[in-house]
Parts: sequence; C-alpha cells; structure tokens
Amino acid sequence: MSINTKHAALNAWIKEIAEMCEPDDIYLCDGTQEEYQRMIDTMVDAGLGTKLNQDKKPGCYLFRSDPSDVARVEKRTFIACEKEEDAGPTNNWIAPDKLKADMKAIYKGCMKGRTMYVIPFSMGPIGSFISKIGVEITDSPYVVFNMKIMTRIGTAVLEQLGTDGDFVRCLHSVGKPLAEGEKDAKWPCIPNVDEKYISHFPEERMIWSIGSGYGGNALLSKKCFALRIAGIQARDEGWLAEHMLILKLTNPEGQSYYVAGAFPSACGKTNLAMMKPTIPGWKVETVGDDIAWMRFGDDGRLYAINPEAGFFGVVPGTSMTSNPNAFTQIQADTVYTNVALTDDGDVWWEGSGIPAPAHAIDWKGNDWTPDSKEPAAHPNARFTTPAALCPVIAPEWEDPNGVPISAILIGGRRKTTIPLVNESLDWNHGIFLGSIMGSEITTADITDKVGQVRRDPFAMLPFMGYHMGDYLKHWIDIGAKASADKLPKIYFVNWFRKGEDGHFMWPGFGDNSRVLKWIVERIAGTGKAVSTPIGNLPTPDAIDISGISVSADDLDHLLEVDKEAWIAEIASIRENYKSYGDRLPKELDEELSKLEKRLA
Ligand code: OXD
Ligand code: MN
Repeated sequence: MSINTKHAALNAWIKEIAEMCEPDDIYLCDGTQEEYQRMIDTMVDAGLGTKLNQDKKPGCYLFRSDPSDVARVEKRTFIACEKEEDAGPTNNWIAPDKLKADMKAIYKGCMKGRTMYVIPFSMGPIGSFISKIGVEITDSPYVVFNMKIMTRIGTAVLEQLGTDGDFVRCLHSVGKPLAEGEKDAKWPCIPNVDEKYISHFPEERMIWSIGSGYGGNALLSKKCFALRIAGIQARDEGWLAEHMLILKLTNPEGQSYYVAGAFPSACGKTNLAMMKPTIPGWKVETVGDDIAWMRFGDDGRLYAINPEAGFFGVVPGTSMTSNPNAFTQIQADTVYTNVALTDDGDVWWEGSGIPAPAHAIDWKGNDWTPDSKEPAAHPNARFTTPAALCPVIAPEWEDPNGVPISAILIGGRRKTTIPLVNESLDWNHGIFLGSIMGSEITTADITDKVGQVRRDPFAMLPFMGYHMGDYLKHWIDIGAKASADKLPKIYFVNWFRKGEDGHFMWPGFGDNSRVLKWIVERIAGTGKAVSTPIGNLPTPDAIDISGISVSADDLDHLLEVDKEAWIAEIASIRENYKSYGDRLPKELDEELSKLEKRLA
C-alpha cells in the first residue's frame, strides 16, 4: 500500500507510517467540496453524526464526542526537544527517543480496520511568503472535514509543495483499531486521558498525536503546528507565530487600522474579532480570530496573516448579544460538536439567548429538559465554520502580503489591579506587560485548575514550543531589529474588572470599540493620556462613553493605578520570573525594577 505523489520524501514518510499503523486503506485528500460532503455523509449514514434540519440549519451537522474527550489535554501535551532545559519550566518534557519508542508501541497496528487519510494543508494563503505547509496523516474522517474548513487542503497544496518542498509532519490517530467485523464506536478514542499523547518534536518539526479526536488534539494545524512548531520556526527565522486575533478597525473618516490581540482562551477573542461596535460610524471587520503569523515587510512594518481558513469557536455563550456576527454565521454551513439537539432537528446551547426547549437530546446523547442538572451543551462545545462566510470578513483577509499591524492588544481576565486599558511606554515595556498577563481560569479546557489565576505570557502558556524565557527574549530581539516608530504600540486591556459586589464595571462586547477608538486616537496622536507609573492611561474624558451607563465611580476604578495591588503584583511577578532562571531576559528584570521605582 502506498501513495505516489511527486514528492519522494512525502511518499517515503507515508509508507513508513502505513507500515507502522497498518491501515486497511490509504486515501490522499484532494480538498474538493465533493470530498468534504462525502466524508460527512459517510459518517452520518453510519450513525456517527446527525444531519440537522436543513430548513433551519442548511449545510449544518452535529457530532458528539466521547464524554472523556472534550478538550485539549495540557497535561498530556509534550515538547520533546533534545535538551530538557530547552523546553523550559512551562512545558512537559520527555526525551524524544523515549517518547518515540513509547508512542511507536501504541501506534503499532493502531489503524487496523480503518482508512488512513493523508491531508496536505497550507497554513495561510497558498504561496504567501508568510505561509507554511504541513501534511496530516489521520484515521479520522471527522478530522478530514474539519481540516477542510480550518485550513486550505488538497491538490493545490501538493502542487505548491513540488518535488522537494519542506512540510511539517503531523501524525494523528484516534488510537482505536478495529478487529475484523467490529462495529465502530460513535466517537472512537482512548478514553483514559493518561494514555493520550499530544507530542511535539521541535528539531524535526514533527507532531505525533494519539488517543483523542477532539479539537486542538486532533486538528494538528491549529495549536500544535501554527503555535508550537511554528513558534520555533519563527524564533529561528526571525518572525512571530502568535495566539492573536487580527481585526480591521475603520473610523468614521474612513481610515483603517489593523490590530492584533493576544488573549487567553475563554476571554472573548472570537467575540472581539467579529465585534459590532456600539459607537456610530465605526466598523470592525475580521481577519482572524485565533492565530496571527507576523513578519516584517520591506517597509519595516510588521505584517500579519491569519494562517487558518476557518473558526473553531466555543458555542455556549454565543448569542446575538455576545457575538451577533458569529451567531448569524453559524446558522448555515457549520459543523457543531457537543451541543444539544432539539426535537425539530435544530441545535441549542446555554447562553444562546434562545429560550430552552422543553425537551432535547444533550451532548451526551441523553434526554434533557430544563430541569436537568447537567448542561445540555458541553461548556467547550464547538462550531467549525469557514472564515470566508463570516458576515464581516475583511476583503483582504487572504491577502498573501498580510496586513500591517498598528497596535497589539494583550489582556487577560482580571477582577482587580489591571486597568481597562494601559498604553506601554515603549516596546520592551510592552513585552514586560505581555510577560505578566494572567487570567482567571474559567474554561473547560483546563479541567483541574478552574478559578485560579495563572500568568500566561502573550496567552501562549499552553501553546509554547520552547522555553518561555527564550520566547520573551525573541520578542525583545524582534523589537531591536526594527525602527521604533514602525513597531506596533502595545496596549494592556482588561474587560473583566469587577466591583466589590461582583458586578462587571465595564459592559464589554460591542462597547469594547470605545477602547479601540482611544487606541487609534493615540496612534493618530489625538488621544488624551496621563503618564502613570504603570504606563499611559486614558484621561477620564478620553474614553467615549456616550450612550452607555458606566458610573463615574466605576470609570474611576477602571482607570486607576491601585498602588497597593501593584506592589503585591510585583512580588508575584518576581516569583513567577524566578521560574525562568537564567533565561529570564535581563531587559524584563530591568523593566520590573523600573516599575518598582516608579511606584515607590
Ligand atoms: C482555542 C483555545 O480553542 O485557545 O482557541 O483554547
Ligand atoms: Mn485559541
């Protein structure tokens, strides 16, 4: 059994994997819409998925995962670089030879009774100077059609790869071989979390995943390639692979600015990327909702592409209030995973803004009524939907040259201390703010730490492919290469400040456009700010709050420097910095000391 492409090294790799995994068949994906539909139909016909009521949700399907397989598994995510110290304090490390030997034993014969799919894919527009190619081998048809939505796949990518192009090797298996005549599970996987592996071999630019069919564990283009492996490529080649949305903001005068933004999971990145501004005359369009790859252009500015072609968003909480554009988009041509099925063949989820149905089938496939104790949709239920169908997609979202970035937002979910918006004093101060970002964990992604705050530099903590200290140094080096006036300004934002009684001080969602407005006014040189020990904050009258009800007291708190809280923060930053050992960039240590002095 073999596949003959024009690329000898690709053929050899496919052969090697087929000999190890022993599939019944090999199939090379062509990337056509017909192929996409065939993959879905085959699963639906076998009872492994549901075609939704096409009058209500045309082109939409529902899949249910195994209850053990609902999110990324950080504790089973490994960075297997040659030297342990290069993985750094934030990653799980196993020696590559040992990890390979252990995983080969599980991969042996793991695709028996299944077809092995070969998916050539491009991250970014095919042929762009910022794009890169990967090939994913998988035994999951669910992965094939999701990859079709999330990336550019198929024959055109193979053409681009030519006879000897570089590609990232991505191997995935659900880890459930089928015996002769055995009926497949609805969602085959390895149910024991401790037997799943999401492994990265940085020196070989290679990813091996087994045991999970869900999201970032299985769609290896996303977190595994576009952040962890691409992060290493970016370090080595002098660019940035970041966990950032990209949006286009146009003011009433018709001037457009491109803004990138790093926020940890569950902080509303997708909502921000597709936001409907509440200030008249302002417009937001979407370039990307999760990942940005940025390189310097000939003019010395940073240009970004969205390496993905689709959105893999959290469904619960998506409503006409939180994200009207996403809500509208997912009414058609969308794959849903782990939401509830209503009796009329539609879907429902908590936080949809639609009254709960009297009866539904929940994400586990059980009867559900509003009296049920369990949620109808899993909190990490997802939609997969093509970016091109987003109602506010920016016309230039696939521009192979990327878009020039004027500002970078960073921010987490913090109840206290961090103001609504804070402009960094210069590039290194911005990197310092990026290094201290943190978020209170609320997502279902990390099942064992809900409620704690963790420092999550540039929202990359779960997605780092190497030492976090070296990563922060890479950011500093990027700045040193550029002329300061060409670099984007960095803004630390926090939509999640709470009063003592627990109320949110800032309305968020579309009203975040008011903060974006101040940011572009700063870039244009008209926005008013006061210089404070922590950075430049808006003057109280500088944020446009016309037409919304934010009390004067709340606004004061949103724009205050809480000295006591910052002094406590410094102690905790210092503690966190210790974990980087001698890889903490000296520039960041200096920034911390400067902050301490300014606060004294
Ligand atoms: C995501 C995440 O799914 O960051 O994008 O967890
Ligand atoms: Mn993400």
